[in-house]
Amino acid sequence: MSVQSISQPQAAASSAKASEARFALENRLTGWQIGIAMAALSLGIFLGIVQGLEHAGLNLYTYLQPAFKSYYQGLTIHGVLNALVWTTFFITGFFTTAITRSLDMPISKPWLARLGFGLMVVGLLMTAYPLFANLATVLYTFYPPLQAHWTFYLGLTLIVVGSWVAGYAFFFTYAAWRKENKGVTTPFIAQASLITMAMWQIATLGVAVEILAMLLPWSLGLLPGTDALLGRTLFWYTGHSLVYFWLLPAYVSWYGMVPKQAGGKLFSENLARLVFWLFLLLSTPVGFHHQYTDPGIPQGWKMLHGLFTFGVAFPSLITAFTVAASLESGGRARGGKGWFGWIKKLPWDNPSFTAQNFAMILFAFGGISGVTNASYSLNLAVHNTTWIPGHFHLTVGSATTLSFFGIAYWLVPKLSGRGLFSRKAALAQAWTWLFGMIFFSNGMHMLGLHFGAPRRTMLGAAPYRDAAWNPMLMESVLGVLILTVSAFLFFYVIIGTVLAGKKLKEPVEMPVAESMDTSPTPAWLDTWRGWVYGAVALVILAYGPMLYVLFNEMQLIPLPPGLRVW
Ligand code: HAS
Repeated sequence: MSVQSISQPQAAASSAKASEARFALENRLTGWQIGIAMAALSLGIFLGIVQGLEHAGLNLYTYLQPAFKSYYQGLTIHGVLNALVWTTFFITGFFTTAITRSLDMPISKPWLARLGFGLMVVGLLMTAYPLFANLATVLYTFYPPLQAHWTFYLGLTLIVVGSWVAGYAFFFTYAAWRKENKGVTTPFIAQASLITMAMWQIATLGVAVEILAMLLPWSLGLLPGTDALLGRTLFWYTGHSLVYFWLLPAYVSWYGMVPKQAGGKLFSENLARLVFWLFLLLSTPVGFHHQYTDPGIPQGWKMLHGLFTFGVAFPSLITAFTVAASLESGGRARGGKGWFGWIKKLPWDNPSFTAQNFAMILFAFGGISGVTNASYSLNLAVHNTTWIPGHFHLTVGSATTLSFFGIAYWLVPKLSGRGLFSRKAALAQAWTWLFGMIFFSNGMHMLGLHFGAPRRTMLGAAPYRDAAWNPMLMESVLGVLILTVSAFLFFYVIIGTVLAGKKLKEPVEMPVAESMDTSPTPAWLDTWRGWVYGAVALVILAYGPMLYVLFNEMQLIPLPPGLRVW
């Protein structure tokens, strides 16, 4: 063996290590963010299991006293931890790595990134206190006139503000990169992640106004009462764009990373950029589709938001075709032939790929139920039934969560410098999540559609519960049991990796897909101004007049004495 052939790999390894050392802060921050996210998820999932069993008539809350006082306290903690904490912490952590590696530039203002993280942690602790003390059993939507302890509202505000500040750290880094790279097209992963963070800043204005102008002063006794319709409207201004904040990081990976993991190329990077810009435009002006049944919002506004909702499904349809074409390129590059033979050749032995592919497949069905929800007349049949949890467990519970698991299967080895503890267990985790979610969500969808079984309800104790519900309840409970095994496998793999994974000789690289279409990126796909103005204009058009009326007609109705429903 020549001296050169020994020294080349060594040189590559030491340069990879040196490059890793430049990102020490980013690694630490990502590690903390996703660590906290996973800790929150573990408790959130545990409470989900307890809820699922309650639906089958086994009320474990009787044994969980005094830690958890009621089904509804558990449901609130489940929703807040899974939907708000797991997602927000994981996303900021993932983006800290994705943006800086994609730009090949460490965060330019580290103090800002640290501040953002600090605010999120303080916010989380502040939110946790009233949740666990049973002072904020108001569900994750915290609709007034349910009133939580003021620390709940302030804590949530700090989590959101912390994520804004983390976003500013990303934007400043991008500005520094742009200064050094005039005329260079922004790398796709960085651009898509930055667009997601920009959308988040626009999207969270609604809930910021709701909390700071209404709920917080009201809970502190500074306002005499609250206006439920205005509160719900401001909540859903944020509430639906929030779902795209959960989805788009998965899309960053499906477009920018998974094709590489599949051994192929991204079908068209330019089309992918367009998809993210469309999400910036259309994610926010859609909130009234959550309020189709609310009196006080005129039908015309509901129709406009309904149309925009079909509009925002369009970039997901593009995604379905583009990502499938990218996967096909991978399957064919690996020797796949014929119409479907390429599917068999995909790297099904790679848990990171498999988990994310199953997330896509589940999302295809979640998308169908989403479009069903958006149709006004169909929505009247399914609104506030268990159909809706069926829908969102396929979306945030699968497209997002299972994709994040898949991302964790390369990110945790990258951060810890240790190989995945058990590939087999990780693969089993992906398969069990797929089947668990199929059973759970099918049961929930059918129960809502056929029997109108209500959501957010302690079904096991409901006097109107019918024996005809049992087969579907049992199907969903079977799903819960399989998901329990899946969750256990996930934490087994992650904790095992961190504590006992085999030390890696070289750092894991972030997967970055090349584009099949090598035509240059047109300037309008790498320019912010027009898209941001467009997004703000659509928000003003879709919300301005109605918010003006609602604020003008606002009636601060005092809480009836003694109203506390938990
Ligand atoms: Fe939704 C309610 C409409 C997407 C989450 N949604 C909810 C709630 C949540 C939620 C949490 O219009 C309940 C909120 C609450 O507590 O009240 N939703 C939609 C529509 C879409 C949609 C039209 N939702 C999401 C996503 C979520 C999410 C994403 C989280 C991440 N949703 C509604 C409506 C309601 C609602 C109403 C109110 C219901 C009510 O009455 O209360 C669309 O954006 C969906 C578009 C998606 C597609 C699917 C594209 C498929 C893809 C996969 C392709 C597969 C591949 C695999 C490539 C059109 C991209 C290939 C495989 C190989 C092996 C090769």
